[in-house]
Amino acid sequence: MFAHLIQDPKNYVENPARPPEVDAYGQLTKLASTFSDVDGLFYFTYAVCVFFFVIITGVLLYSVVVYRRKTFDQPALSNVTHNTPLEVVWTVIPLIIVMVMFAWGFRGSLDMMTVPADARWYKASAKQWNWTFNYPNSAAQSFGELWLEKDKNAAFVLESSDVLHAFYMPEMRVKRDVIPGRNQTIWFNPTKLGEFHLFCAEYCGNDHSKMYAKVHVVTAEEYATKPWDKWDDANPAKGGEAVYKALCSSCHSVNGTPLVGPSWKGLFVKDASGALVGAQREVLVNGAKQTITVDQAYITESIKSPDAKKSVGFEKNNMTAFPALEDKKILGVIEYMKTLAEGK
Ligand code: HEC
Ligand SMILES: [Cu+2]
Repeated sequence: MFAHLIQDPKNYVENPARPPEVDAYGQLTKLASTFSDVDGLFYFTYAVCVFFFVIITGVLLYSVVVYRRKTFDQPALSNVTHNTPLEVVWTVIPLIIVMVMFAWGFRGSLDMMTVPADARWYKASAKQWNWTFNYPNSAAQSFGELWLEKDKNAAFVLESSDVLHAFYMPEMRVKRDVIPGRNQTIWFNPTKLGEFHLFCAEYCGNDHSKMYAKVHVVTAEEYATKPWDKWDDANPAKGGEAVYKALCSSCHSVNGTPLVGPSWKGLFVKDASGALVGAQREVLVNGAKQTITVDQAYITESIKSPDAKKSVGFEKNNMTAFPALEDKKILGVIEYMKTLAEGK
């Protein structure tokens, strides 16, 4: 019925993500973890709702038609106002159904929070408006993309450095709030190879809808190659572009249009001889205006402590700091910024 909405990739903002596959009933995305209980509970609740909707509306419509007043002076057919056995029945039966839903849901939520001892621990850090992942026994992080091994229990510490977010992977049937100052946990066992979605499911500001990460569930062999730790030293600009897309594109454009922050186009320019040089920028240092030349030091500082020099015209906007961005990635970002210089 809503297939056109689901299939249109434009509805997936700027992420060229695969449209979700749906299950046989078209209600849920295809299950890709061991949490099949969620589906059972969903369809049970759904069936109960449909059943009672039909019964209640049916009796209502029947009564409206059959017991309607047929003439103006027709007296009421009955003056019964109470029926104790009936009231007991329609109190006890719904109570039992609701208790079944409660027990089922409670057991499911306990399962999701009780991490098995053999799980691999990852960290998912949320901030406006992106996701960063840490891997077990690996110093490298990935941004906006996550790799997991099929059939291996994956547990997550959820961390937020600003506001409330929520970690929501529809195909894995997991959702948990990410709360600043409190480390929540969640786990699941991915059972299908492929690409899946991670959404933020708690409205967290302007670009909440762009707060997305692609989840790759891969084979043991592929996982062993640490796909999250691939960096092509021969092509740092390409790596820099990936960092840009994952972490910076929600606030910086590369085509000259100012967004929350200034566009990166024009940070580097070509001088008369065609050599790449840093542009002149007006910045505020403790409120005092200065003109500086863009160079590696300025960009590194802008990334690690953005408030040290505020770009004039954007002084009212704030940039989230990325103090842990590795040097090679900063250099990659700079190489990428250079490719945006006019006149190549
Ligand atoms: C939440 C929005 C936001 C995100 C995400 C963001 N920035 Fe910024 N950025 C800003 C704002 C606002 C400014 C201007 C105010 C300031 O200087 O603090 C800025 C300024 C900058 C500047 C100085 C630009 C100039 O024209 O002088 C650089 C360099 C920069 N950001 C790099 C980055 C990099 C690299 C990333 C990703 C790793 C990033 N930013 C992610 C908002 C953001
Ligand atoms: Cu969010």
